[in-house]
Amino acid sequence: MTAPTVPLQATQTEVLRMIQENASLNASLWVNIALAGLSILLFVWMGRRVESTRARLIWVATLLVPLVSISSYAGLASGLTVGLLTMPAGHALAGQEVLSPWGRYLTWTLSTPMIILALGLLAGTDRSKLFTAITMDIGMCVTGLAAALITSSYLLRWVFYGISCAFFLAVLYVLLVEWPQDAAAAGTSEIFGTLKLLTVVLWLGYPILWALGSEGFALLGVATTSWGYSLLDIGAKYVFAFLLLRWVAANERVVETVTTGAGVGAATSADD
Ligand code: RET
Repeated sequence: MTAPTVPLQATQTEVLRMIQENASLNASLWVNIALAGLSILLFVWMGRRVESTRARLIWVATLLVPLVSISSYAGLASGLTVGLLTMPAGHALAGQEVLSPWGRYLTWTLSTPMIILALGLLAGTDRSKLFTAITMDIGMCVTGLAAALITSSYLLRWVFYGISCAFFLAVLYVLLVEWPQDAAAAGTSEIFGTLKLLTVVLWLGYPILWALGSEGFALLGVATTSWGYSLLDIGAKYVFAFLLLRWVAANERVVETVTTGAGVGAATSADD
């Protein structure tokens, strides 16, 4: 007989106590709440003079990244979106209750499409490629959430991990192969290249951390894993968004003349 499953709601107070008793884990969450708050204020200020429709769309998409992040980290720090999961046989911590910050994976479903949308608009891509990249990205996050939440079978956790990686490969293909060509035609190659590199390198860190962390092979503890995600988030969200918004604010004319569809109506870069 397997142990009865404890409803998530019943464990909320206990989970909050466990988070607060782990100073390092707690700090990894609150650091991001503070940084997301500062980023929101900074980005609102940076976008205050952005007027054209396309540049404003990029700006709002980018601003949504720290907005989702502050809500996400508040959910984690309050214990609302952290569960206590009993790991299945085969897992390094089989039979033990492990803190699972499932809210992270859930909110990535909202934040990462905003990053993809901003990058796609910057590259001047067409709707079908944008749709592909965004839906593949959502697929990656939802199946990643499933991999984290499954407690019935160790194998199935990794099956979902594999499915999530397959979705991720599609996202990487668009970022590394399709959009650089579109960005070259749109005259946004330089900034797109920088943001693409930052995104690809940091995003690769997430599945590696998941595999090494408490939900995968459990080589890292809960607090170390949480710090890993928090540090990756700082680069992939706030640094990324800052670089993008700074460029958009200074190159609004270029953004506005970008025509969707590779090779159609290529604009010249104001950076030249
Ligand atoms: C998981 C585990 C399953 C396999 C893969 C993953 C990839 C996650 C990524 C997350 C990026 C998150 C960002 C959040 C910003 O708000 C779900 C860890 C491939 C790439 C950038």
